[in-house]
Amino acid sequence: MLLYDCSTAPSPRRVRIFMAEKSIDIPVKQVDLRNKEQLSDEYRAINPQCDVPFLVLDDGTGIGEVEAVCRYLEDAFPETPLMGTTAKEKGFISMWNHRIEMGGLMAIAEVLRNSSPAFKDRALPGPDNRTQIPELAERGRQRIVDFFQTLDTQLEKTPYIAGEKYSFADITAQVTVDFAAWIKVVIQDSQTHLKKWHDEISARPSAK
Ligand SMILES: N[C@@H](CCC(=O)N[C@@H](CS)C(=O)NCC(=O)O)C(=O)O
Repeated sequence: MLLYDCSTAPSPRRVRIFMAEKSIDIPVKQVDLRNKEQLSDEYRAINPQCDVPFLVLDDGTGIGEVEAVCRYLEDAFPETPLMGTTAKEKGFISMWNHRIEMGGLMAIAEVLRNSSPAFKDRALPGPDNRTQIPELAERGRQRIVDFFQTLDTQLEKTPYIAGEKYSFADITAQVTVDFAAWIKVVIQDSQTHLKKWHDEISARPSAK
């Protein structure tokens, strides 16, 4: 197996945390996003979606998309389940993970990719260039500010995002909160539940 990664990017960080929590050790190859290696002919031939993470199995099968990569790893390495063991847990974790991807990660990406000169004509990841839309950056900022409050409200009810146990949903939320700092959105003093959870999650060895 080989995982294509970029040590500075938030999406593959989710997979790295997931692997650390499950003590999975597989070979990793860095893709230099800063210098657009993801768009090179060589990488395109490996992953036509031109993004990371991307997992290539021993039989040559390629799996992209964080959720799909983690789904594969969860089944291939069942010890320390992070995606739930009962139908209820699995559904709840999956629901929260999807909400955090849409309301959190996508909102931050909307801001960064539609405002930073570094992403000029690269407003969306993928093989095709896309023009920036400044209004999306504005909307994204409001969305992520609101979403921090959603997380705080949820964490008032349960110690972890999807209940009593640490899960994949916490990993996605952790990466979201840390990624938001890139656009200077931080936990508010009033968001005490989110702050307590984030302090605890950040102290886990996998956070490194
Ligand atoms: N849908 C993908 C998104 C992954 C993604 O956005 N990866 C970024 C790094 S965080 C990337 O590869 N960007 C390449 C680019 O900007 O061209 C997933 O969830 O795996």
